[in-house]
Amino acid sequence: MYTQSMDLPQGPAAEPRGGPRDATDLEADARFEARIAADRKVEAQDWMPDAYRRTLVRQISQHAHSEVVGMLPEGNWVTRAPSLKRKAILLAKIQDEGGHGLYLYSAAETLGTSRDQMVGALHSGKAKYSSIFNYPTLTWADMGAVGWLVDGAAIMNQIPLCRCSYGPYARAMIRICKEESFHQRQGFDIMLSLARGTPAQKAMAQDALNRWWWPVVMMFGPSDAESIHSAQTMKWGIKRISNDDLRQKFIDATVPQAELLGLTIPDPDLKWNAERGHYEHGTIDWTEFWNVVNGNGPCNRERLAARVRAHEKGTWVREAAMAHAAKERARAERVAA
Ligand code: FAQ
Repeated sequence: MYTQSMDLPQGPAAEPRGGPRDATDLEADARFEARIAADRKVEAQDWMPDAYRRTLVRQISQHAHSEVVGMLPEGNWVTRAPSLKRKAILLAKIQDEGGHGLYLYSAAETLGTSRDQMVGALHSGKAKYSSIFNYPTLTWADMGAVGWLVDGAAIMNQIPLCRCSYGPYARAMIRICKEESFHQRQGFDIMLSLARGTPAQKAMAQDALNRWWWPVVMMFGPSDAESIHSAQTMKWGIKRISNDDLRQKFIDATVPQAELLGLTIPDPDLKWNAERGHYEHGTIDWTEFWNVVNGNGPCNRERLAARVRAHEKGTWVREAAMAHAAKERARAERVAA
């Protein structure tokens, strides 16, 4: 249901077809490569290699799942926000994340996969979503840290995606980035209030930074040497900046913000390298990262179970929407007859 997928990719069959490739296939390949080389957008109706399509479906659907699962750690604090204003802001932010998931599922559907297939892959544990959402949100300061750091990292990763070679993904990212920017600011604002508050409030902010810093640094993905997809996705103009370069940009931008807050980044090896013009950071615990990615983080099971439960509870809404749509269609047909 709700699919926006195109029925068929246009043009000749995509490789690999099992048989020898003919001149028409090679021409289509060459046209695709020329489009990428000229930095022109690939649109849903354009022919594209199967591998390009599969890569986009993988990345965009994982991204969509991350937005939707990402609503859970913050949803945990809606009833406990410290004021009406903070509650309204948090609610608006969480709704935005749900909207981002919808734009992204729609962008992925233009590649010929249905929302049901993607959601099914998430619920069966086959599809990935960002490691960061498998950590618990223990105090109100975590709402500040998530906005400031997680949304901050998300913007760093997503701004280059506004220039992604696939048009529907790139266009979805433009609006998403504008909203993420508000999210990052509201998180920083929470941290600023706490850091300027009582000693106990400042300690709460520091504790949140201590717990979120390393998971956020890892969120950019494995180091470039270990990143299996980067070389090809960068060649295709899907990814524009590598995992390590984005991580570096994030750290460089965030250290002065922590200084302004009067908080300490929990990395004793963090130091400015004047020659490189960048901060150097300590060793990342990749064992922890892969544990979380592979389903064994602190909250993986809880998050997936909450998503499946929410989907089941929403069955009646989807059925009602379908029944309403059928009624409207029948009415329109009666009027037209
Ligand atoms: N978590 O070869 P690479 C947000 C997997 S949205 C889990 O480097 P790639 C908004 C990767 O999938 C946050 N898995 O892969 C918000 C691959 O496995 P596969 C999400 C990860 O694709 C804020 C394998 O490792 N953003 O925060 C992670 O070139 C607050 C090898 O890795 C996006 O999804 C990870 N962190 O680069 C919402 C942005 N990193 O697929 C609510 C779009 C890597 O072969 C509240 N995505 N893996 O099974 C991307 O830019 C890329 O897909 C990367 C990974 C950078 C995530």
